[in-house]
Formats: sequence, structure tokens, C-alpha cells
Amino acid sequence: MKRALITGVTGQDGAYLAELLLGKGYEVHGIKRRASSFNTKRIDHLYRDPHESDVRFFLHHGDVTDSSSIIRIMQQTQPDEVYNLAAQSHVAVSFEQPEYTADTNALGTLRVLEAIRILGMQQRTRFYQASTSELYGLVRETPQRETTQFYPRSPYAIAKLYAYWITVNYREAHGIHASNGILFNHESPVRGENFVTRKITRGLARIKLGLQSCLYLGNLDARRDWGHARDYVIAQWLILQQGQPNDYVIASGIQHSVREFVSAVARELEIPIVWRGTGLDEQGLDVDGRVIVAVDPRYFRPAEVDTLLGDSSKAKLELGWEATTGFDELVREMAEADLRTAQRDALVTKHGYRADDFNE
Ligand code: NDP
Ligand code: GDR
Repeated sequence: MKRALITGVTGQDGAYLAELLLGKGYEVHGIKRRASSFNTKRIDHLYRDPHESDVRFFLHHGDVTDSSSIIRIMQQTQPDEVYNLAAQSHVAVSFEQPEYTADTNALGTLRVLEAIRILGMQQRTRFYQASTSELYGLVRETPQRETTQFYPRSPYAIAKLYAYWITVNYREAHGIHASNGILFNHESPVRGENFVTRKITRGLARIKLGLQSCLYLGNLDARRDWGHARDYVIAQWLILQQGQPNDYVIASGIQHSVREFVSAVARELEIPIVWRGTGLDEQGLDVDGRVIVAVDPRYFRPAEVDTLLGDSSKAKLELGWEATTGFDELVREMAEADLRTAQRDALVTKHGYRADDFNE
């Protein structure tokens, strides 16, 4: 039985990856952070009482800013594969917490690689690094591929640049099977609520049911290459199954603007939107002329990544990987999930309770 260790197991990708690996018969160990409230909502369906038989999913308290916890967990679990997904993953937040972001995203990666080296596991343990299309930032070539020059535009991306290169360095210097997946934006119904796609599906679903009056967004002209997290974790696994370590762009190859994402969700939820204004004064009005979407400059970033579009031909050729969930299907799945949650919240509110009282 293969054994995997996932840092960031409580996040969007961690949850999909743990489910994928358990389905493939792996024993899966995940690192979770101690928090004052439950942070395992995305993986609770996978967790079983350790007293039951045939339990293959285990959680360990740890933090990638804390070397000793990483070394201890690595030593205890002796994984064949390590997926380093832990990160302060919000680009806008990284401008407010640049030092913490660097500690987690850059040095955190170094600490995981060092744990492999210190414990002498270079020959046994394969390493996957969650690299990102944000490395391309101010794009030098379209579409972006593995050879495109990096130009990071945020503390988040600059920390991830270090993580990318330290992964390459440990491969070349210490012979570790260490690879980067340069993943473009990928989303799902369990995407964090403050990333733009989920903010839109959740916001418009709540507006439809009268739980919220307006959705405030930042740059509606930003263009992204959006795919589904379920497809993208398959690429993460495939990368570690290759004979040789390497770096791969993982993308859908299709690009949409934030405004187009809003329109697609509105269509799906049958809320007709008319757009008025341009840039700062941009508004989306419903059929009765009410403002249901508005630009709030507070969501603009000090330096923006305007456009990203990936070319994953190398992954197709060498891994046999392709994105299978299209944009419309992604929008539908996310909008339907948030509509169901909004319907439940509306019912609870109607009966005089607070929706939060019923959230697990
Ligand atoms: P999430 O923000 O959903 O998950 C991040 C995970 O990292 C959470 O489990 C979080 O724990 C954990 N974490 C944060 N800080 C620490 C720390 N100091 N020590 C240990 N764990 C920590 O991100 P995604 O699942 O969307 O992304 C996974 C990885 O892939 C990230 O590294 C991200 O930067 C990268 N990436 C994501 C892309 C995307 O479009 N989703 C695209 C390209 C790269 P907690 O739950 O306690 O907060
Ligand atoms: P991104 O994702 O920064 O690409 O990073 P996000 O969804 O936060 O932003 C995408 C684009 O939408 C614009 N935008 C808004 N963004 C947010 N969050 N909130 C808003 O209200 C809003 N309005 C407009 C942003 O300016 C941006 O241009 C994600 C993360 O998952 C990273 O960890 C990952 O590395 C990259 O994707 C690939």
C-alpha cells in the first residue's frame, strides 16, 4: 500500500486529493493546523474513527512554519509521496501579510524538503510542489507554458517563486524526485468563499433568495483560465507517477473575464443582469433596475495580474492529462451548490433562526 502525506489537507485541493488517493488504495496522512474552531469541514466525510478497522486516513497537528512538527510527522509516517499544498493562498491578503506569506509559502516549502533530506528519505520519497500561474504575473508570452519567463506581481507569487526554484534545486542538488505543478486557477463548490468565483456564486445565490442585496467586486476585467479542482488533483498525482521528476503547466487553455463569470452565474441562476458604466462606476442591474453587482475599489490590488492563459500541451503529451470539466459545467456545479445552501439558509431565517446555528 502506498503512503502519502498532504500538507494543506484541509484546503480545497487537499480535500479532493485525499479523496482521490484514498480511492486509489493509498494510506493518506494529512497535516492540519490547530485552530480555535473546526477547520476540517472539507474532509469530514473522509474521516473515520481511528478505532474502526481498515482506517487509511489520518490527521496530524502541524504547521509548515514549524520545522520540528514537519520532521516529526515525516519520520512517523515515512511517506512514499509528499504533496506540499499548504500555503497562505490568497493573493490580496499577501499584500497585507507579506512576511507570514513568505514564511509559509517559501520557507514552508524549504522546511518540507529539508525534512526529507535530514531524514535521509531522498531515494524513497517523491515531492510535489503546488506552484502557480501567478508566477507569470505580468505576462511575457501568451499562452504561458513551462518556458515562459516569470514576473511575479505579489508577495504571494514572489514567495511561490522561491518555492518553485528550491524544488528544482533539491531535485538537481540532492537527487530528490521533486516536481512543480504550475497550476492555473481551479475552483469547485468547496473553493474558499473569498476567491472571486465562489464569492460570485455564493453572492448571486443569496441575492436570488433575498438574503443579500448587492455583491461588491473589484477588477471585473481580470481574465483567468479557470478549471475544476477535481481534474487538477489528478494532474498532481500523475506528476508523481512519472519515472523522472519534471515541471508541468496544468490549465484548461480557455480564458474568461470576471465579468463573464458573473454573467454566466446570473444566467445559470436566471437572474437577468444589465451592465452599466465602465471601470470604477461599473454596475450590474437586475430587471427591476436594482443594483445587484457593484465595483468597490477596496477589492483592487496594489499590483494586478490582468490576464492568464495556460498551455498544458506538455502535460497532455507526457502525463496524458487534459482538463475535462468545461467552464459552463464548472459554473453550473458551483452555482447549484451555493443555491442549495442559500435555500437552506433562507428557510432557517424564515423560521426565526440564524443560518450560522446550522452550519457544521
Ligand atoms: P486553500 O487556501 O483552500 O488551502 C490551503 C491549505 O493550506 C489549507 O489547508 C490551510 O489550512 C493550509 N495552510 C495554510 N497555512 C499553513 C501553515 N502555515 N501550515 C500548514 N498548513 C497551512 O488553497 P487551495 O487548496 O486552493 O490551493 C492548494 C495549494 O495550491 C496552495 O499552495 C495554493 O497556493 C496552490 N495553488 C492553488 C491554485 C488554485 O487555483 N486553487 C492554483 C495554483 C496554486 P487551514 O484550512 O487551517 O487554513
Ligand atoms: P487569484 O484568484 O488571485 O487569481 O489567485 P482570485 O479568485 O482571488 O482573483 C482572481 C481575479 O479576480 C479579481 N477580482 C477579485 N478577486 C477577489 N478575490 N475578490 C473580489 O471581490 C474580486 N473582484 C475581482 C482579482 O483582482 C483577480 O484578478 C488564485 C489563488 O487560488 C492562488 O492561490 C493561486 O495561485 C492562483 O489562483 C492561480
